[in-house]
Amino acid sequence: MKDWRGHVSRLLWEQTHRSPQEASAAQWQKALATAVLSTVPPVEETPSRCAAYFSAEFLMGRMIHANLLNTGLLSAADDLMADYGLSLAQFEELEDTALGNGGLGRLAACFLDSAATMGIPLHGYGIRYRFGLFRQHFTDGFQRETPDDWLKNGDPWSFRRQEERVTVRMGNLTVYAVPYDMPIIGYGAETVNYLRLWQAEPLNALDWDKFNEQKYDKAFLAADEAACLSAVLYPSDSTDAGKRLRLRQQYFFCSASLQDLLRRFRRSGKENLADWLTVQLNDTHPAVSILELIRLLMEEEKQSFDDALYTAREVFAYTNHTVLPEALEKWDLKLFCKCLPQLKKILEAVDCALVNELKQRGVPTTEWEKFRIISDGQVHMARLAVFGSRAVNGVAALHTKLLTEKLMPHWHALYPQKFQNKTNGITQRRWLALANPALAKLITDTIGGGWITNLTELEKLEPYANDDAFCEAFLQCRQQAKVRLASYMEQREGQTIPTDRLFDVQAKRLHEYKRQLLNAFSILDIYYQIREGKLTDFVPTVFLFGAKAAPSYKRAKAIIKYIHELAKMINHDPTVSPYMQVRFLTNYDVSYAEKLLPAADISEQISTAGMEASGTGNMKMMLNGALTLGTMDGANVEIFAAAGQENGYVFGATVEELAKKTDYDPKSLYKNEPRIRRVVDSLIDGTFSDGGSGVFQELYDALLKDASWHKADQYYVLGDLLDFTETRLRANRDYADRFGYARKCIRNIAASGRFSSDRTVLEYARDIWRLTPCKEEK
Ligand code: 26V
Repeated sequence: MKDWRGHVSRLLWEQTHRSPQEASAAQWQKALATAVLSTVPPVEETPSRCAAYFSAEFLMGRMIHANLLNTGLLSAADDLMADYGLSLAQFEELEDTALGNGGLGRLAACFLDSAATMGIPLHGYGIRYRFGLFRQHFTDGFQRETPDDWLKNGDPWSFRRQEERVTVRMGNLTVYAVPYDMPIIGYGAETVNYLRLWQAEPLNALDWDKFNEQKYDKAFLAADEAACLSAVLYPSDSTDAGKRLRLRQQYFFCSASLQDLLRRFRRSGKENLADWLTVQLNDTHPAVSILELIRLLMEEEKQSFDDALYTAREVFAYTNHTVLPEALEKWDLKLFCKCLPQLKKILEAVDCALVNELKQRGVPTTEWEKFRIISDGQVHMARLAVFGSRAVNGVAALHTKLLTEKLMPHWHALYPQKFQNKTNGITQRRWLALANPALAKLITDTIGGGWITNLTELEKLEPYANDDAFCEAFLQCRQQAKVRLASYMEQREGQTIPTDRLFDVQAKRLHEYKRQLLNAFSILDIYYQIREGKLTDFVPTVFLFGAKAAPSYKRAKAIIKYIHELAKMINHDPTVSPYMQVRFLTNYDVSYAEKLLPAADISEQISTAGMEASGTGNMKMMLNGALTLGTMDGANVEIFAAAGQENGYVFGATVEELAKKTDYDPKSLYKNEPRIRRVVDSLIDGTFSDGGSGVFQELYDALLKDASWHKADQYYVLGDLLDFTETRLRANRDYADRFGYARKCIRNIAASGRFSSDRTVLEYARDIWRLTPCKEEK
């Protein structure tokens, strides 16, 4: 280890000509990255079988701490830096790698960590966006966005592989796809996989003739068009954004990835592609791969269409991440064919093959239209993905049930064996070992360190729920996490929070169905009750929000403004602010989550039942001992089942109840319930100001007025409001009994073993990828 330290110091000098004291965080990171990467084994070049995870998003966060942990060099690096009066906390000023929007992208990152740790050859394929998810700030409570220049200090974890570039053609635009490989180091560093991200580059960096003619603006046009392809991550969870460019982005990375995999396959000596490879499609964003693989097999391998289609249907597997119809990807057929003319014939032939199969299986003609990939002048990507895949999976038990019974019952009837459930998970290395060092140490001191690679070991904590000394130690860890968050907030935003309070946390993308507005209304209702002296035993609480809204999503942005107005009023009211504070964190990202989630006492998971496919933030907070306050939705159902309903707080209408409420009338609730009326009226009665923008009136109308295309209060905010407030007040009262509350927290931790992404990837490997973990015993 002494050698390793000398090695790092030498690297620092060679790379920067700076002394350790003078070197910046970025320079330290580069030296440590070089040293870490030099210790790990190479990627296995010719595996007998492997899987590829195709995803438009990989939300990796910061890699330095995770890679040091997984290589066993964390404390050596810490000691080394301490010698120079520095610490690993220094790296908190570095940029996150935020090439994803939220849960879907973070799931991909957790899967990569787990697969490498479990010895599963799973490789990631995606886009190396020049700019990741926008950075958020607020002016007068309104969200503003700026570009995320994540590469400004370099990217020491990736290697450019110029020699492995491929060309991708889209109509009359042809570009190079240049791969950047990030080694993915499993815990213990026995297995190293890769994440290969493609960067678009022009065939010619500039048009020399135009340049010589002094037409400088024209000289760079083609180069700019190419660079534009991989320039920005779409910040929208919605389908209406940036049509043509987004389709081109998808095709760009799918074509490049498939060309790359076919090249590797030819080197493997295997006969059939499906014997060597499974491609997991992370939602429909990479579903165009199905058509592209058929094209490549026909053009490069001279296969017949039928053979190529057969192969594709054996190679691909599709994960669905939402049942909301408005979130399912569809492309205008004309746009699709114009952008990707080389796929037109193949698309039509696949749609035709589908019809033949329907015919063969005796599906009545009247039913065909809802299966057709091409229908109503649109290309339905989820239909293509289901038809073109060997397996289709949902991401939590309830979600899979809704997928097969409500969203795709006709597909399920056709191919019942294709459908499976794979409940999501999270990596405990990042979300406990790194994010909550005090709790991680307490757990290891108590039951040993086996949980790091086998999270079900946490079951051994169950008996300690009744051990007062352990409860006390747990409460101290929670307190440390709060102090840590408070000082991190101070550092990031220049203001802090009191730490002697209950922390109530809702952190996730801003969406109407996630119901941040329900949370806000309930806070306002409690505020009024405290002011009126009706709530005398309320345990002082800090309500924390972290959320980004898609820049084009007006209502989501209006909700952010509303929460800011609410915070301003409550935090400045001297009679109430000792009991409640409301904070909206700025620029919530993976690094912020690592500080915030361990500090939560209550985990808000309050989506309208049936709408949150799984959720993964819920798992992160459970693992750190927060109690879930939530609806029977997504993975919450499994969280409550694992921990016991008595160790959490369930509220709200269930999926079945909502299905029966066809005559739901928010207006009569508004009329008959003064508490509901009072909070809804705050949108329009001058309690709060939207700066004259009219966005609060818009929110009001969405709650109470039927619009022609959908009903009022579609997310059942008013319907669940009173039940939600009663339930959260019950949690608040329970919290007063510190040990009683701690016991519930500990039971949650003990029951969280199932929610490791290690378990999830092992299930994918066994049931879909047909891979057995090849962990070498040393
Ligand atoms: C997109 C849209 C766009 C239109 C408006 C409604 C809406 C709702 C959701 C989405 C996101 C679709 C894909 C997605 O990100 N799903 C998330 O995937 C996570 C990982 O499986 C899962 O935990 C989240 O519950 C799910 O929302």
